[in-house]
Parts: sequence; structure tokens; C-alpha cells
Amino acid sequence: MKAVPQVNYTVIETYPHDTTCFTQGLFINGSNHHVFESCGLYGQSFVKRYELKSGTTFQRTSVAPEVFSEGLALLGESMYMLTWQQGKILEFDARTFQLRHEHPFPIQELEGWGLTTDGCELFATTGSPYLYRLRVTSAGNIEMRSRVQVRHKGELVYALNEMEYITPKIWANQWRTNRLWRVDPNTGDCETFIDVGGLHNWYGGQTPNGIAYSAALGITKVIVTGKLWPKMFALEIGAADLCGAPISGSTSQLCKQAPESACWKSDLQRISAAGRFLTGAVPSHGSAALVASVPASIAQLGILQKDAAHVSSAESSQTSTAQVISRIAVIAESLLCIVMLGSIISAKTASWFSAKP
Ligand SMILES: [Ca+2]
Repeated sequence: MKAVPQVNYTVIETYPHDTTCFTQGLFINGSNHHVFESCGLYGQSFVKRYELKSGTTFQRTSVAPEVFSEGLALLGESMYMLTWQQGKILEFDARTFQLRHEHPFPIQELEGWGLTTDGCELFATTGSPYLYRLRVTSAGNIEMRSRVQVRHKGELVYALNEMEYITPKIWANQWRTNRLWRVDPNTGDCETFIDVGGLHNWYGGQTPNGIAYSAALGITKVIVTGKLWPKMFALEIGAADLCGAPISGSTSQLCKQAPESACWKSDLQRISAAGRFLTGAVPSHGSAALVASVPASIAQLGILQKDAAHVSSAESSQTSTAQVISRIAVIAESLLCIVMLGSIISAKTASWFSAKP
């Protein structure tokens, strides 16, 4: 591989992660720190929603034992989940976790690997050197709209897996490597990457395979984990490295529901310029604008309204003592979880780590 530009990052927080989850899909509703994760392996696949900092599970659904879960993305009020070799996409009600439909995988004769969304359409990887754009039609069907070849300096890049759309780029891990690429979804160009080898001493199939982002968590903050890892990590990445230059001029290639990022939306640019990176739920200033501008697809879940009320209350009332006590409790709970989960993973056998994307 030719020399490529590499981006630096700083680990700023860690959280517990379910060591029974063979992570295949990951996204987050940053307004309330809820994580949605799909976990693979035959007979052990499931999807769950949980709180980022504590790991507390709110919802969980198993899938049929013959289904191997893969990438997961939220679009509208539905959660779409790829399957590995079953040739279908499962559509869940994002609120109830009930299975709504089974769609044929529109990329015939290829496996389902990663999935993300720009707010309008879905992007899928298959292990091939292509990034596919899928469209949910007005009739609710899923069809392939287009594809781009994924390359770095002219060389094909294979095995991109779990993804996260961070307007206007896509971050994707390359299976069985420590590399997370920043990809231009319109050209397929792999522009730069980070190496997450220092996060966790993994082996076999425990590849890094979970990337999540929400501007409400922190506009330069990316959540990363891996298959069966005991921890999730919040990485701080400079705005220019994370999503390229701020978007100005024509936005014709952006989805109207494109989520906020460090490169997109004026309010966030102002916050970034002032050096006030978001921590916790939302910043103490400009929070109303931020919450109001979160894509409708997420707001429709009814979670943001609750969070907005929480923020308003927090801003207008005393914060110090209750928050300190709460944070101490969260830290203590997290440490306990890490100890317990560490003991669980030590019991795993090498048979789990077979060649599964
Ligand atoms: Ca993701």
C-alpha cells in the first residue's frame, strides 16, 4: 500500500460495551445518548437500544436463528438491517422494534455487510470494492440506485464494512484491519484514515466494526467499538480531518435531511469556531437551535421532545450538585460493568472468531 495521509485522534471517554455483541451495525441518537446496535453470528444475532454511558438496555429483539445480522441504519421511522448471506433486508419499526417487512437485498449475489444513511437514502457495503446507494421507494420497496468504486490513489479498496455518514463524508472500517477510512460517497475516493489499533488488543474476528456519530454528542466526537469488545471509545478528531472543509456554496449533492456535523449547518460552525465542543447532551448555549435542527427522521421517534424538555430544565435550574452525584454514579456503574464484562469475554472460545464480516 502506498503512503497515505493518516489522521490523529484523542481518546476522550470510554463506555461499557456488551461483550456478547458481535458488532455489525451501530448508530446513535445523540440527543439522549441512546445507542442502536445490531449484533451478528448465527443463533446469537440481536438488535438492541441502550444508554451510551451506562450500557443500560432499553429494548432488545432477537432475530431468527438462521439470520446473521449485519449493518443497521435508521431512516424515517424504520430501522433497516442487512443480513449477511440471507439475501434480505429486515425492516423494523424503530419505536417498537417489531419486524415490519423483509425486503429482498437488491444487490444480487453479494453479501450484506455495512449500512448507513445520509438522511435520504441508504449506503451499503458488501465486501466488494463498491459503495452502493439504495433508495426506499414511495411504495416502501428498496432498490439499488447507483454504485461507486472505492479506491485510494487508484487502487481498489476491498472489505469496507460498518459505516457512519458524517456529512458530507462516510467513515468506514476495513474488515480485519485497524483502519477507518474517510470516504467521499459521491466519488468513492478513500481520502484519509485513522488507525485504531491502540484502542483494543483484538485478535481473530474481533475486528473494529462499530462507528457512530451525532453532533449532539460533540461535533468532533466519534464513537468507535468492535466485535465483542468490552469498551466503546469516544474519539476526538479535528473538524477538518473528520469531514473535510466546511460546506459552503452549492449543497445540491446533500440530502435535505443531511445530519449536522462539524462541517455542516451554521449553528454548529459557530459553536466550533468558538471552541465550545459539545459534551453531555447539548451545549448550554444554542441548544434549542441544535435540537430543533436535528433531522425529522430522528425527531419523529419522539425522543427529542423529551430530551429538549430535559435540556431546558437543566439550563434554567441548579446544575452542580445533582450532576456531580449523577456522574459519580455513572462512573462507578461503568467500572463495575467493565470488570464484569471483562470476566465474561475471557471465557469466549476461539471458535467464535471465524471469518465473518
Ligand atoms: Ca454506523
